[in-house]
Amino acid sequence: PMLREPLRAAIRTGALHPAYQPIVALDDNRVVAYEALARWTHEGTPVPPDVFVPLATRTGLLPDLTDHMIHRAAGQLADWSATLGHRRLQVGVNVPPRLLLDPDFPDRVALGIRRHDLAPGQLVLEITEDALLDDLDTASAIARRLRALGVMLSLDDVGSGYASLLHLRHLPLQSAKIDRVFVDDIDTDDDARRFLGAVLTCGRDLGIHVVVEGVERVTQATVLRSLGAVYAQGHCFGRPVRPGDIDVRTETAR
Ligand code: G
Ligand code: G
Ligand code: NA
Ligand code: MN
Repeated sequence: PMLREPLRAAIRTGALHPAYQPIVALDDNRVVAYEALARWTHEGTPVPPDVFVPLATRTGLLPDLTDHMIHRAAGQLADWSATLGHRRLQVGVNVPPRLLLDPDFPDRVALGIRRHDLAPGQLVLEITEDALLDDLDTASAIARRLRALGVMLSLDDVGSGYASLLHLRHLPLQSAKIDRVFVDDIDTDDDARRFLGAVLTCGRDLGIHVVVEGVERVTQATVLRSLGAVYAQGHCFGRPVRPGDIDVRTETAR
């Protein structure tokens, strides 16, 4: 609560800003997308997202925070697309499920896409669960409106916490991000490897793209390739960084 007004101001002024972490194609490690992750330094001290995201949730600032991140990420993506001379790169923004219960959200997303002249499909909304999605009918209706805009929908943190297989079934998702708990031991443990292999098969059977998160070691990446995994994210490929530290031309071409 003491930080509510500063957080509101940081969203308004843009002091709350995205860092970008690469998502790569495992066949050649080229970057296919960046995930936007919110960063905020208040009075010289970085405030972790684990603090300000729950604060935004408690104080009603979550729609503003999310809209701001979409606006910033869309603008950044437009810049990158101009540099690249094409619009194939994607950007992912974290969207808490309660935004899927907000009937005005699709209109705000549409505005963001139009304002920055994105191609349909360049914006990926990562549905990041912080609570059970109790009204799946409403959520799937709003998700369908988002899909009608051409926006891609991804289920985040699959396998951990609240992300449920039921959502894979009832939401119009194009991709899923597999939580890092499933990748931890794959380079040392046969069971862990078999388990992740089964998850990848499941994604293929459902016809959705799978991104494996939290890949930290080259040995894990090697196992992922042998299992036929297509996309990955994690410190092994790059940490979240400011856009000034990204040379989008070399990162996307390998
Ligand atoms: O780097 P990392 O420390 O960014 O993020 C910690 C947690 O905060 C993660 O669960 C991540 O999904 C969440 N997070 C980071 N940025 C955002 C954001 O812009 N919106 C939401 N809703 N969550 C975010
Ligand atoms: O909830 P979500 O998956 O959006 O959160 C992403 C979080 O995971 C961020 O805090 C990000 O900094 C963190 N992260 C990204 N790559 C790695 C990794 O390789 N290892 C670990 N431990 N965390 C990671
Ligand atoms: Na995410
Ligand atoms: Mn995730």
